[in-house]
Parts: sequence; C-alpha cells; structure tokens
Amino acid sequence: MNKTAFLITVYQDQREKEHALEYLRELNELAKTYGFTVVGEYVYMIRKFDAGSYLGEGKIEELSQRATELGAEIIVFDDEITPNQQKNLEKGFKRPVMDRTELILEIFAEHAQTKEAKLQIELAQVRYQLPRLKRMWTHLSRQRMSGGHLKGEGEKQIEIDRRILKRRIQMLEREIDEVKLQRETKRRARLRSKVPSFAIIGYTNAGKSTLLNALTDAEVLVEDKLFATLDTTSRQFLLPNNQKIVLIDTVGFIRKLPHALVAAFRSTLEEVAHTDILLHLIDVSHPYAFEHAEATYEVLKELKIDENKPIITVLNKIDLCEDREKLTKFRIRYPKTVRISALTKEGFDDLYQEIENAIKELRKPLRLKIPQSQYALISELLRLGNVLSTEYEDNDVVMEIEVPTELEYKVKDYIV
Ligand SMILES: Nc1nc2c(ncn2[C@@H]2O[C@H](COP(=O)(O)OP(=O)(O)OP(=O)(O)O)[C@@H](O)[C@H]2O)c(=O)[nH]1
Ligand SMILES: [Mg+2]
Repeated sequence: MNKTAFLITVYQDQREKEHALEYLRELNELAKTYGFTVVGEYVYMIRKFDAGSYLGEGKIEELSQRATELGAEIIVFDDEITPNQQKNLEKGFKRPVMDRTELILEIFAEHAQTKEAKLQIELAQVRYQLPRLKRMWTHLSRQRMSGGHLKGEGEKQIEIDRRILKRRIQMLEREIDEVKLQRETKRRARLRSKVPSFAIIGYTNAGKSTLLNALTDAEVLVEDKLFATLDTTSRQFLLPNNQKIVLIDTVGFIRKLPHALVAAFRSTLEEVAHTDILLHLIDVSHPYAFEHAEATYEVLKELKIDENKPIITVLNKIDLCEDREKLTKFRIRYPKTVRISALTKEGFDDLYQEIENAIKELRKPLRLKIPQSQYALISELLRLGNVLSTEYEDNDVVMEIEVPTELEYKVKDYIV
C-alpha cells in the first residue's frame, strides 16, 4: 500500500522508554514491509489513557496538526486500540487510524500464497472487523449523508453487514477444517515413515528460510522483511550419518502476535506442535535478540506446545555478531545452543552433531512385556517403534524396542 504514515508509540513508565523506542523501530519495519512511507514518528509518555479516545482530545488535536504538516495520510499506533477508541481517533485525526494488529493482518494478507494461508488470514481479518463495523459505518455515513440519505439506513446496513460477516466466518472455518484434514493425512504419513521431524521456529527475520535453503533445495523466499514466510514448507535432509530428517520452515513469531492471527493460524502452527524437535533460531546480531527469544517462548506457550519438547537453540548470524559475552549469555540461558551462520554455513557441523544427538534421545530403548491380546498397541509399536528383538512367553510378547517418546505413556504399564 503506497501511502504516507505517521507512527505513534506511547508508554506509561519512564523505565519503559527504551523499549518503546525499540517497539517504534519494529513498527517502522512493519510499516515499510507493508509499503508505507514513514514520514514521521512520535514517542511520548502518557500518564493515563483516555478510555474513549485513548490519547485525550488535546493530544489528538496537537498530533493531528503534526500529521498535516508531515503530509501523513494514515496514523499507525503500536498499541492495540479498542474498536471504540479507533472510531474516535479517526474522527479526531480525520484520517484512517490503524493499530499494530491491523498492520500485521494486512501484511499477512499480502504475503499469503497458498489457499490455506489465504483462508486463515481472511478469517483473522473478518474476526477483527466484526466489532469494528461501526467504524466502517462512519466512513460510509459521511458519503451517504452528503448523498442525502437518512441515518437509519446506515444502522440497518451495519446489521446486514454483521450478518454477512458472521456467515463468512462460518464458511471460512469449514473450509479451513477441510484443508486441515488433508494436512493431517500428510502428517500421519510422515509419522509412519519414522523420519524425525524438525520445525525451524523463531522471531520473524531470524533467518529460518535461509537455513532451510542452505540445507536443502527448498528455494523458499528469503527477504530482509518481516513475515516473508507464511506457509509451511517441509523438505527432507540427509545428515552426515545418513539419517534422514524432515525440516519444516514456518511463519515467524513476533512480540504480541495478534490473538486473531494465532487463532486463525492454529492449524498451520500445529505443525510445530507435531514435530519431534524444535530448532529455535535466534538472530544474535539483533540488539533485542533476548527479547525476541522470549517472545518466541511466549508464542509457544500460547500455542500450548509441550514444554518438554526438545529444543535446540540455534544462534544465527554469528558472522554479524562480534560480542562473545552476549553469545555466552545465550549459551547459559537457553538449552543446547549451537552457533551458526545460515549465510556463510559456518558452524553447520556442530548443528548436525546436535541434531544427531537430539534424535538419539528421541527414542527410548525399553523392554516390554505385553499381553498378545493388546493387538492394537502391539501393531502400533511395530509400526512406529524400532524393534530390536521379539520373543513369545505364554500369552505375552516380550520386546526390546526403541519407543518413540510420544508413545511412552501407552506402554508404561508393560515395562519390565
Ligand atoms: N549476515 C547474515 N544474514 C543472514 C543470516 N541468515 C539470514 N540472514 C538474512 O536475514 C534476512 C532474513 O532471512 P529469512 O531467511 O528471510 O528470515 P526468516 O526467519 O525466514 O524470516 P520470516 O520468514 O520473515 O519470518 C535475509 O536478508 C537473510 O539474507 C546469517 O547467518 N547472516
Ligand atoms: Mg522465512
């Protein structure tokens, strides 16, 4: 979208100032990614938010003038703004007002490639719009009033629009469920193939796609932009020890990832939940690398991803990071760290080693004694486990088997 934008960030406590500046920098990147030309930025401390208009009338007046001087067509706030505040802000600024959530939604909408991503993003957008219909009515009403229509018509229109949106939501949910089924079939096939799977996760722009490309022939789009990737791409890779693995590149995380998005992208993100091991990529050259890593953990929590899932922490872009002390801090704070550069391929041998180790830990060798009547369990174990030996004793099967961790709970009563 080729428009000029004025960015505004506020904070409530002096100690938050530095973070507010970083948020503004990130908002700037988001705005540029979307194609806005940023003509001005503004950070300031606010004592108390105005429930109705967020900033209060005086401030809106002042900033509105500033926006005019700067030639800004759109106002973008870093914070999430309620539908009512948004309406009042638009009235005060006499310009469209967006918040960070809406901006991220717009970027996602532009970058979506596959049918599934497009459906999911539309669902997120429609859900975002639903409580904001009044706002659209304000835009509409201005045109309509000048056309000499009556006010009541707009109210009726909102009712109709709301019904249309609700129906659209139901339709989208149904379509997404269908795509999800296909995805699950694929996932089951993968599970049967016993190939360990790795999800490359991390903050947006950490270098996830670069890593997938460096290891495989995926040729995923790599860009110095936020949210270059929205669709999951999986590729097989052969480790130096000839072990086959599947690597999955997926959508990047961000601080305060909008809830509407997390909800809508749940089925894509569930891919992450179903992989064996996570490769958490961190751009260590970024001044806020720690905050980014923490934000990633926040999103994992929101996705309810098992805390015990093995994670390899991959410190990326070491070619840009001279700060040894910082790297040491990461090594202390996060599990199993390796340092690499996805660009120069430095450190890849260590990465392979760490991946091989993690796979060894995945399957637990157990000795099990299972009644033969447990057909279903036995056949599942034969299918998914790595059987080392089988013997028959009376009515029991005695197996030495490497059991995938996700099946452990099913066999715990039969361990001998
Ligand atoms: N110097 C350097 N740059 C890198 C490295 N890895 C990735 N990059 C650059 O970082 C930028 C982002 O890389 P991507 O691979 O698109 O990052 P991503 O994590 O997939 O980002 P999203 O898909 O947007 O979430 C690109 O400009 C890459 O060239 C690295 O190890 N060193
Ligand atoms: Mg990417």
